[in-house]
Amino acid sequence: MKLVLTIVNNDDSAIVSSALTKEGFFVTKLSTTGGFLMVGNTTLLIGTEDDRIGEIKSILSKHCATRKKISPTSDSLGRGLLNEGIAEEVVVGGATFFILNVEDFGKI
Ligand code: 2BA
Repeated sequence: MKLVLTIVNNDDSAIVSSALTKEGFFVTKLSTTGGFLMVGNTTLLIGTEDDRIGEIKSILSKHCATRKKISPTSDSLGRGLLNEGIAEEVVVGGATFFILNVEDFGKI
C-alpha cells in the first residue's frame, strides 16, 4: 500500500478530488500554504494499492495541467481604474507528488 501526497492549485482541487473519488479512490483534502509564495494551495492525501499509482498520476496530469494566466502585478495595487497594462503572465497549475510506503493501514 502507498500514500500519495500531492500538492495542487486551489482552482484544480475540486475537480481533481471528484475525478479521484469517481474512480473509487479515498481522498483527504487539506488546506495548505506554499512556503515560497505564501499562497494557499491544496494537499491531497490518497491511500491506495501499489498497482493504482499510475491511474492517480493520469488523473493528476489530466486535471492539473500547467497553464498561463494573466495576473496583476504588485505595481498595480491601489491604481484602480488606471490599472491598464500592469499585468504579467504567470504559470499556474501543475501537481507536485510524493509517494510513500505505508507500513500499516486500518480503520477502527
Ligand atoms: P512548484 O514547484 O510547482 O510547487 C508548488 C507548491 O508545491 C509549492 O508552493 C509547495 O507548496 C509545494 N512543493 C513543491 N515542491 C515541494 C517540496 N520539495 N517539498 C514540499 N513542498 C513542495 P510554493 O512553495 O509557494 O512554491 C511556488 C513555486 O515557486 C514553485 O512551484 C516553484 O516554481 C517556486 N519555488 C518554490 N520554492 C522555491 C525556491 N526555494 N527557489 C526558487 N523557486 C522556488
